[in-house]
Amino acid sequence: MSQPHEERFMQKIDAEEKIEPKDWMPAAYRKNLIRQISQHAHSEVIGMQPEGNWITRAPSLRRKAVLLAKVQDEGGHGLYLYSATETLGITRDELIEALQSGTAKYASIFNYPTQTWADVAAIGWLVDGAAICNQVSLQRTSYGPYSRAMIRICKEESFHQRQGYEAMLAMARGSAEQKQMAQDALNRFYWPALMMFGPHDAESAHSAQSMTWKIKRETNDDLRQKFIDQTVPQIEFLGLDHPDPEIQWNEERRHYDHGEIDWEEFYNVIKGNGHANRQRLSHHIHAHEEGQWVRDAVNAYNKKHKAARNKAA
Ligand code: FAQ
Repeated sequence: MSQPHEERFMQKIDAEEKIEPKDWMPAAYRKNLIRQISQHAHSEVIGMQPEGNWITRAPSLRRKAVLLAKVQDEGGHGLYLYSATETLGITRDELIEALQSGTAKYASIFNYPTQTWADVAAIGWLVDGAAICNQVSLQRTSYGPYSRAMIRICKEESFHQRQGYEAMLAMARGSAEQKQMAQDALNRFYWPALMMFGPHDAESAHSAQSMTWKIKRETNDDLRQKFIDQTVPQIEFLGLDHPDPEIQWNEERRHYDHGEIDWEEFYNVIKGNGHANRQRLSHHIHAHEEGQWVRDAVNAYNKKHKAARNKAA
């Protein structure tokens, strides 16, 4: 027979009430949340690298200002999400250690290189587009701090998606070479963007439990289908070719049928063998070490002021 606190917990979940940091929660709920939210935070922070790579090479001052703001927003998203994870009783140091040692994952997409300016546009359009698809649904997640972070993040991600699509449109309507760059970026980023939603539902280790606890509100395959459906008219409007030769409207399902993802590639990337996995982590470790003096200065300042406050009290 389940315990009263477990019953109360499930009643709250069923009634769409949020679970807050000081509420009782099953240990496995806490563990699963720490895993998902921290991996989400790591994705935002590691996700700054592929686009950050282009800040000094943006084609105009306007594009550079927009890109700088966008990359900075992603860092901010990481910080909200780390804070949300910390409310579950884990420290920032432990989270960073898990990322840097490879124990914790981050989104597979960020292990693909950004070879041309059109890749930056494709990331805004497709990667932020896929991220929003998922995050809109996560605004209704059952854990209060995660849900509130998602509401704020979604507002910024929609701007990111639009700026990416607008940059893609400029390329697609530009010279023949620019249009070709746009097509090439679409071809390379389309399939990895679909992989962002995770394995098929039948293969997804966490989905069933996460759906019961309303940590996740829609399954990997349902969200992926939503993204596939919304992307078809966007590709048409750009005047580009769809990278999936099997894409076809299915009147009965009222969804697009599509080709299969290369799952071998997906598992290879999440195991650490993607094009840029090693580079992404070593860059993070280097930047973290370089920032040690900032953390030392903040800690020294806090210590000094705490001592002064205690003396005054
Ligand atoms: N990459 O059982 P499931 C962004 C792992 S934010 C790497 O289905 P789950 C913003 C999964 O962790 C993008 N690993 O897992 C931006 C698990 O391994 P584990 C990030 C993946 O959690 C834009 C295993 O496979 N968004 O892009 C991936 O129920 C531009 C089994 O999978 C979020 O994190 C993957 N794609 O469902 C920033 C959203 N997929 O942990 C900069 C929140 C699966 O047991 C520039 N997260 N795995 O070792 C989620 O919604 C879920 O965690 C899923 C995966 C849907 C990602």
